[in-house]
Amino acid sequence: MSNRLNTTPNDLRAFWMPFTANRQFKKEPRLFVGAKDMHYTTHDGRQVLDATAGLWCVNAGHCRPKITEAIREQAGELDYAPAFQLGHPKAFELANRLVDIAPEGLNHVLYTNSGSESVDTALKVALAYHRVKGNGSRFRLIGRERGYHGVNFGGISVGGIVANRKMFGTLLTGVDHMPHTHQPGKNAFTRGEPEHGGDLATELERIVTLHDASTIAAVIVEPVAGSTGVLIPPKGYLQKLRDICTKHGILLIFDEVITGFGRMGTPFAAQYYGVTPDIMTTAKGLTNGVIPMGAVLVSSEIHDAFMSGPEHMIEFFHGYTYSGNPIAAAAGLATLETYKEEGLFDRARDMAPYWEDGLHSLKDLPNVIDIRNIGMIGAIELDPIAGEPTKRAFSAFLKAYENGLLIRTTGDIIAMSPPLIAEKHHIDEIFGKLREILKSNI
Ligand code: PXG
Repeated sequence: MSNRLNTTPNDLRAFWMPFTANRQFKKEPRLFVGAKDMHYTTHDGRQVLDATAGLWCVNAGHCRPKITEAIREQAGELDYAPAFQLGHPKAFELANRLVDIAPEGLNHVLYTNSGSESVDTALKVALAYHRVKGNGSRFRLIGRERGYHGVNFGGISVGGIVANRKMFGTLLTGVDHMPHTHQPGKNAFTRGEPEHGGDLATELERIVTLHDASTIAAVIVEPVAGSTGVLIPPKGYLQKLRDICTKHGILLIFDEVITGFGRMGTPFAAQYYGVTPDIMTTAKGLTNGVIPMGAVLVSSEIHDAFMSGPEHMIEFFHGYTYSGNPIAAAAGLATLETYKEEGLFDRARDMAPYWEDGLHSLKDLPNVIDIRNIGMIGAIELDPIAGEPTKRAFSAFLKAYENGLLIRTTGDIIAMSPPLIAEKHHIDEIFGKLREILKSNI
């Protein structure tokens, strides 16, 4: 007898879905079969308004013609080019366009296929940089509690989400964590940057004192922590981290996988906060989520440190089969052109106050214990049902889906980040629907 699962076309068992309650999902599946601009079409033919840009990635909206066409054309012209010791024009062109919109000084690009790979690439660059500079004793990496840096071993080691770490042994050694900055007791219902908690950055000084700066390679943070439930940095916090890192010769890595490509109303969060890291990780919005691709931007100082030794030698032993893949590069170029032509980063900046007002109008609803926002990001924290954490927010997710609205939940927090093409009426619809859902007995 065959040991295969029954593979009739509609059998859902073979695909072990990521970050999903598989058994529950497969009893009552939710499938998308189409998408256009602000909406998905479900398998049962309903329109669902996308308040999350897919998974924080479809910043220009769905199935945008320029991006679709670029992919189609590239697939027919040059499908794949080896990434090592060979190249193709669009990978270089895209790197230049990325540097154009990056913070001053981040002049070089390494390609990856995802945010997780961007993070692991960035950590490796940091370690190798110190080593080529003759500072091989700088091997420690510092992350932050509640940080999310993808799911690869480097990322979960510096990350601070317990459920993502606890199953996987000892992880990377030599990692320490700063405290997270969430202080709901002091900052609940703050619009934009919280007043309290900027001094938490000095915890980094304590960690430096404990381990000695000469053992620390890099600090990695999300400028705005997304996946853990939208934790917005308190006033002055990121600048303080920057100052401490500079003082001690520690590299600062901003994980901009979520905050990149206009989410904050600027190309990157670094520009929003006026704080420039040494390394920046990106993915998601780089190709509008359409084709897997990430990019790590590094300073000239870091790049140039590797450019010594004989010229025929490989300078950095790292890279992927698909680094700078032609179709991904074509998608990336068309995505950046779409952002530019439609002024989507400025549009996000201009729409952010309307978004903020809509979000905070839900303050009076039952079980809402905090609302926070920055740029085109918003979160509503719900009081967990006693003994059943996550259930209240997940019920809201299911109700929203039934009512034609896509939101994300993490713990008992609803997180939202609509495509940057959202019109005011879309924002009204999002908060109108959420009001009804939160008013009902969830
Ligand atoms: N860094 C950050 C800051 C992220 O948010 C990653 C790295 C990893 O990216 P990849 O491409 O490997 O998934 C992420 C990913 C959510 C959600 O609902 C967030 C992410 C992924 C999936 C869901 O908050 N962030």
